[in-house]
Formats: sequence, C-alpha cells, structure tokens
Amino acid sequence: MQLTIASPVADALNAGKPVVALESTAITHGLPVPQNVETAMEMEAAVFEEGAHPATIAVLQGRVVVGLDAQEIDTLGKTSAEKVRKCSRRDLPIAVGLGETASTTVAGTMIVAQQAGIPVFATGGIGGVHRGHPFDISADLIELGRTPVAVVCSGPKSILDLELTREVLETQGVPVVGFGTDRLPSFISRTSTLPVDVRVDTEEDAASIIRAQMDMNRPGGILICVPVPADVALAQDQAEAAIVTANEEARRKRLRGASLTPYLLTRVAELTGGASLAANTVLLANNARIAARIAAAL
Ligand code: PSU
Ligand code: MN
Repeated sequence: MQLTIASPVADALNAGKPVVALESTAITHGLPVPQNVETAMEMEAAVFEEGAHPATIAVLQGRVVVGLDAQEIDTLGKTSAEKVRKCSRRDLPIAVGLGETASTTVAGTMIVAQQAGIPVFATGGIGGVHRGHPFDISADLIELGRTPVAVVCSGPKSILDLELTREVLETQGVPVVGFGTDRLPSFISRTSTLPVDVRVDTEEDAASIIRAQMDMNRPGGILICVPVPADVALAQDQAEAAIVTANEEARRKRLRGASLTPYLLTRVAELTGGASLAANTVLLANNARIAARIAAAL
C-alpha cells in the first residue's frame, strides 16, 4: 500500500523516536462537532507532552495519510459524517481506489500503522460483538488477531456485548493487558465483571510485552486497557440504563452494520446528559498520553 507519511512523522521514525498512531473514525463518527476536533488536538498535545510524536491516520482523497496536520484534522472533523467513509479493513481498497476521503477505524488504522512501522496506537474503545447480534463482530477484533500493533484503549465500548467480545478476543489469540487494573475496563466505566489476562502497573512492563511480541515476528496485536479517569467515569448502572435504551431503539429502527456504533454512541451521550461524551473525550486524551509513555519505553 502506498502511504503518504507526513515529514515530521517520517523524521521521527527515521530518528528512532517514539511515535503514536491515532485513528480518525472517533473524530468523524464517534464524537460531535466541535468536541471531535478539540479532542483530536488534545490527543496530539498529550502525545507531544510525553516526548513522542503523534500520527493521526486517515484517507484523504484516496491518499493514505500518516500524520494529518492541524488543518487536515480540522477539515476532516468539520466534514459531515455522511461524506466521509468509515474505513475498516474492507473499505480501504474502496476509499483508495475511488479517491475518497475516509476516516480509519481501529482495524483500518492498525493496518496502516503496521505498514508505516508504528507499533503503538491509541484510541477510545474498540469495536466488538453487538448486543443481540452475535454475528455482528467488529473487524477490529479480527484485525487484533492478525496485525502486530498494540492498541491502547479503555476496553471494548460498553454499548457492546462484553462477554462475547471477550470470548472473541480469546479465540483470536489477543493478549488482553490491564493497565493498573485486574478487570476489563468498559470504556466510559472503569470496570466490568470480566478479567484481563494480565495486569501491568508500569509503561515498562507494557513495553516488554510488546517487545516480546515483536520479537516473535508472528501475526497478532495486543490490547492494552486503561480505565477511564475516575473523575469523569460513569457508574456502571448509570451507563447501563442508557445503553439498554439506546440498543432497544436501534433494534426497533433495525439499524445494522457500520452505522450502529455511531448511533449508539450519540444516543448514550444524549441519554446521560452529556456525561458519556465527557468521559469519552477525557479517556481518549488519557489513552494517547499512556500510549506515548509506552512508545517511549519501547
Ligand atoms: N473509540 C471512540 N469512539 C469511536 C471509536 C473508537 O472513543 O467512535 C470507533 C473506532 O474507530 C472503532 C469503531 O474501530 O468505533 C468501531 O466500529 P464498529 O463497531 O462498526 O466496528
Ligand atoms: Mn459491525
């Protein structure tokens, strides 16, 4: 795949400096205007503050760009979601072949990051198995089984069926690492009833696991799960009520496919009076910061 690597990112990679890949679907389909662009810029700033270099990834008019500049992030964030393809693995050839503008999901970003030589990637919550749709399995989970990139996140999004998501991660052979936690975080809430495979408490230990995986030279990524900061976290029962309502509405509207996750995120934000949105923006920036520290430790 032909990549357009922005020169600051290329310089950082050539100098062996730490680089953190960032996705763009959270900007176009995950958060509303203007919080989307604000959060994207906060993530970049957090990575810089930790001495690493951010590389936000998207497809701009058919070019796969690694390292959008502030202007490109602003333009992408202000373009209406309907005009931007939500680009997972299957969408990459479509967007590139037809010269489209597209935002990359976790799966799409992992593919590009790996090819660019960026082993650490930060996002909010990964996709997973949707509630009541056991065959709607996000391509994120399959990509994690295939592509050697460490994804720093706050667990799978709590709008999902977490138990089935956890099972698929196991089947795909993905190590699930709790960063300062024994339990799988659930995106806007700090915990869940499900275990992680191992708990680490330092960036160095997280980096050691990534290094060992890189040395094995085998397919497959790692999930590093960082709980949302406590001051903005939602109690699980508070989040759950909104999630159940949103899923019920989506079922009645017969929403399927790529539009389901964006709908659920929007409705949960409305039903929680903006609390889930505040949590989402804070956890995104926090994950970018931790990812930068892990990239530096690598
Ligand atoms: N994290 C967020 N907000 C988001 C996403 C992640 O805080 O919107 C995006 C990611 O790009 C992820 C996608 O890959 O949601 C999952 O979509 P789906 O369930 O259709 O695979
Ligand atoms: Mn899906």
